Amino acid sequence: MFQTAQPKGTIAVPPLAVTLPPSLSFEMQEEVAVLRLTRAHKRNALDDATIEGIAARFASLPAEVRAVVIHGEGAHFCAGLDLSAVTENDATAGLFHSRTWHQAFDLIESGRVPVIAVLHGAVIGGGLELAAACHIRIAEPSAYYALPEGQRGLFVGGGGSVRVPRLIGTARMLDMMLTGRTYGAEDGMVAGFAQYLVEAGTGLERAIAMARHVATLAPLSVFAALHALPRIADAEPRTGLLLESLMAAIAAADQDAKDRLRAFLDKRAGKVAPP
Ligand code: 1HE
Repeated sequence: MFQTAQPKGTIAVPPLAVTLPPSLSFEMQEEVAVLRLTRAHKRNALDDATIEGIAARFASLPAEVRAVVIHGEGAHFCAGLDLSAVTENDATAGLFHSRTWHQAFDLIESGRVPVIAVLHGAVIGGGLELAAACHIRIAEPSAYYALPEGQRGLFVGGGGSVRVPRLIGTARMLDMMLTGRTYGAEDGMVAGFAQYLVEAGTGLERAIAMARHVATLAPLSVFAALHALPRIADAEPRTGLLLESLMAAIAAADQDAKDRLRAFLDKRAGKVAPP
């Protein structure tokens, strides 16, 4: 699962073995893959087939993929859980249903490659949970965030109670669930839903450009950011500091780091520019 992409031209890439439901499409532009929610007529609401498709896709990404962008077709990113699918669920079915979401979104968050979500229109309920499982969120001005679970008699079940408070804090999430408060793109950016707010219609392009940049990073730096950083942030500080030292030593000892440091010292690498 954590193997790095093969150097170009050395190994023939096997054909994709994953069959996606009609609610998803997957295309590759060299090392960057775009996973699209293609159920715009239902506002990209997430039914079981879509969740299974997301899980299958992230469980076996082609080896050459080094970053993924998730995008929603139509006017909305995602209207959350497909409400028509859960009306007959009893508690047991609901429990296992929620666990399938956890598995799918864990594969995004704890996978091999950085995942960038492009947010526009509704980012609601399970749609927000999907966005929260991604590593970077780029919002367009149309994006708005809501957790209508309270209104629907539900609770989040796709990892939202773990991931959303990390973005915006428990107090804001609790307020959204109890009062139905929504956040627009600008106040949502301030609250922490997204790291970027870009001009209308430019989110996908920006995300692909960002993904291309991320694809050029040293695999161990990416691994450290995706896997070590979140665990260190959650750890007891002394354990965190030890993990940090271990990760730093391993990354710096890699030939890739040595080559990049040498390139800077030889004035062959770019300087850090102000924002
Ligand atoms: C849906 C869904 C859905 C749309 N499940 N079918 N999520 C929500 O509570 C959000 C519910 N949806 C909405 O509030 C609105 O649909 C939107 C604000 C997102 C978009 O409004 P609009 O006017 O553009 O579209 P629409 O006419 O409401 O919807 C178009 C169609 O999509 C319509 O179906 P149609 O057969 O009548 O054409 C809608 O029924 C359908 N649709 N959203 C099913 N969510 C793991 S736990 C997670 C818990 C949750 O995510 S709770 C939050 C659920």
